[in-house]
Amino acid sequence: MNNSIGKIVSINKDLYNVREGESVFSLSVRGKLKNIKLTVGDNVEFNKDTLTIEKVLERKNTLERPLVSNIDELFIVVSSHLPKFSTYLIDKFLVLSEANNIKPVIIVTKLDLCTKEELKEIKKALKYYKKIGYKVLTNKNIFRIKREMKGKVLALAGQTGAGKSTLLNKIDKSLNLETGEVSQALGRGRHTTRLTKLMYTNKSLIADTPGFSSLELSLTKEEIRDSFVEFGFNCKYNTCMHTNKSGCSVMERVEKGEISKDRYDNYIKLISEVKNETKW
Ligand SMILES: Nc1nc2c(ncn2[C@@H]2O[C@H](COP(=O)(O)OP(=O)(O)OP(=O)(O)O)[C@@H](O)[C@H]2O)c(=O)[nH]1
Ligand SMILES: [Mg+2]
Ligand SMILES: [Zn+2]
Repeated sequence: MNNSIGKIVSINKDLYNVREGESVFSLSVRGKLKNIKLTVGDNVEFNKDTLTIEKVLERKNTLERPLVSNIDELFIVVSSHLPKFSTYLIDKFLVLSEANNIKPVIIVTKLDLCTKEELKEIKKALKYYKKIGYKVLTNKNIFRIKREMKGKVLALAGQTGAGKSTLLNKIDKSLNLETGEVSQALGRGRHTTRLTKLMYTNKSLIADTPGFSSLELSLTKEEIRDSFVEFGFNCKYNTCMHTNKSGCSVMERVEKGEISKDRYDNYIKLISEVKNETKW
């Protein structure tokens, strides 16, 4: 046997590009593995003679959208101007990260396009995210982003047109990724990036991913609740969904201004969107 271990960095139909050290091998999948849906980020055992993947190693996490596994950090790229700044979107991605045990980092783009009033609002929102323990960076400070990236496997996520590919081009010009104009009419980009792949840059592997127009969380209401880190578990009953005032410490703290009302409202919106019957 001449088996090696590598990581799937991109998938092109039936061909899997697997990185081992500085080399990338183009591999196919053998019989019994064909039933498993391999994803970008999967660590695999492969045979260099037959150029086939023999085994998939256990995953530490998998995100569905972007479909990518074994991520150390999720960079949530959020536009401050066009597309419009949205704490609802940030909270949705934070929930996604928390529920999948991935450290999120919020990266804000397009601050150069904001009016003073917009900036004031956005800064206030970002201050709260920092207060509850999240790292917040802007695409102006590439040095700090690079420092955060080093040695990790990362994915970028965010709305189409938020500036994910632009950010990666700033980090490494040689990546030369295609970027798109944001349509004025829709305030959205045009899904310029279509495939998910892990690129090696700045001693890290990073996936630029296609943006989206809508994102569905396949989580239960309880999982969503437990992903709001500042809520804690100290309500009257630990089954409290924080929607009924009597004895709910979360609702009390919202009233006192300790928990952001905006984020609480996003929580209510997110749990109200959960379909009562799960599909599987
Ligand atoms: N003024 C300004 N424009 C920016 C900034 N970041 C990105 N843009 C512009 O926003 C547009 C969309 O950027 P992209 O990088 O293609 O966005 P994306 O998130 O990769 O979009 P998808 O690939 O569709 O998901 C481009 O025209 C960029 O030049 C920024 O910080 N300031
Ligand atoms: Mg893109
Ligand atoms: Zn409660």
